[in-house]
Amino acid sequence: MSTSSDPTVQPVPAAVVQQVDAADVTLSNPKRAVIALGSNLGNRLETLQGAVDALEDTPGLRVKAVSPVYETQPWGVEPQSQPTYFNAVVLVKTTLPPSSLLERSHAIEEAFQRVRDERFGPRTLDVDILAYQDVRSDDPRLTLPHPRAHERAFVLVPWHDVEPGAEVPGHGAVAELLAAVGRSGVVPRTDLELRLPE
Ligand code: PH2
Ligand code: MG
Ligand code: MG
Repeated sequence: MSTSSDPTVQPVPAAVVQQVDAADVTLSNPKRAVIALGSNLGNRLETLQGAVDALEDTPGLRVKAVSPVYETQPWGVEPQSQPTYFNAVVLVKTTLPPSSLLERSHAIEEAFQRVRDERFGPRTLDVDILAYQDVRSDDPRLTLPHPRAHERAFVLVPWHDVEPGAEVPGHGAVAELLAAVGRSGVVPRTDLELRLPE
């Protein structure tokens, strides 16, 4: 029974109420994701900041924390064959599923003229999803957690800064993985800083 004395107020059918509630639960239940940023071509700091801002500009995504900036030795290539990287890690909350977050990450890379010609080639911008909640997936398009995150100091050092208690799903605590890998080749650039968007 309606308690309203206003004859223009119509009762809302139960099915509609339920749909609205379901959408509300989705929007108020964002998932936690950890994203690595890397750049070793062009204005590396400006590019990393552009990536942070572009992530924040994504509908359904908020940037919660940004790590310090590290200057790192290129991993996986001949020493001195490439410029050093700037690396950082950001924590986000998002209502996007992993596949949409990946699509958005690739779009942001493309906005910074990322070219993919060789594996481990130098790049203006790399946006890698390190982890999405505690999801584990061996989907070749998006392996979760990132298959090499647990062994790379340039990922573990900034990840530990923003989330000291984090676990790499299936591999253990970031703090312990970092202790095993060490910090060699990963130098803090305390003179530089990424801004957390307002
Ligand atoms: N990314 C790579 C390969 N090598 N080395 C460093 N230091 N930082 C990176 O982000 C990086 C790398 C492939 O994505
Ligand atoms: Mg990468
Ligand atoms: Mg990548």
